[in-house]
Amino acid sequence: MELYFAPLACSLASRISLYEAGVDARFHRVNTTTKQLAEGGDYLAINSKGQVPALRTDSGELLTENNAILEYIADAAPSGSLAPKGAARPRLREWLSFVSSELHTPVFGLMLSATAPAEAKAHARGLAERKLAWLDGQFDGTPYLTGEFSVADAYLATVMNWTQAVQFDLAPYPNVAAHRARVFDRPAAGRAFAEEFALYRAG
Ligand SMILES: N[C@@H](CCC(=O)N[C@@H](CS)C(=O)NCC(=O)O)C(=O)O
Repeated sequence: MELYFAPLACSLASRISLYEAGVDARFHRVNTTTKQLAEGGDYLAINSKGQVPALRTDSGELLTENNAILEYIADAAPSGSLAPKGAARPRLREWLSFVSSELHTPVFGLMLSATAPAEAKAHARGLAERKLAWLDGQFDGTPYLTGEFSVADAYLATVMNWTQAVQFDLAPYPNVAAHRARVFDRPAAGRAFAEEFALYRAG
């Protein structure tokens, strides 16, 4: 597999999941502003959406969209332990959808935007407060979203990592903050974060 990523962007969830899965992959850094690959070349020629993540599967197909990629990686994990199976699988999709459509793009993605107007960012901040208040009440003693660690936890922790960049205090949401810490305390997730943080800092 080959993952197209930008350091600390949402594609970090895929790197975490690949490391958790123990699946070998090659990584291609993308500048999401210029749409150029760090190794040279036009990313738009690979993924016309111009966004990360994108995953080249072993059969040569290009997959885009976090939810599809994360579920694909989960199913490729030899242990099969990164996603619930059978009748429990819709619960994973429910969480992936929540992170994607209620937290990632319309809320924290907007707060991180370099071009969004201040009013839009303020609106997104209000939404974040409401969504995280709800989310905080969902843990109910469970360490991970579907009970056991899954790719949805990798995605949520990746998005919650951005709270630091937008000065959004997680203290009023202690279960969400504890979840983020729990995920990054896992060796594979911690390694993924450390590697991308180093790339991010190096610029
Ligand atoms: N719907 C997409 C959204 C992906 C997305 O927002 N990626 C961001 C990084 S976190 C990106 O590539 N931004 C650059 C751009 O939109 O041009 C998905 O879930 O994969």
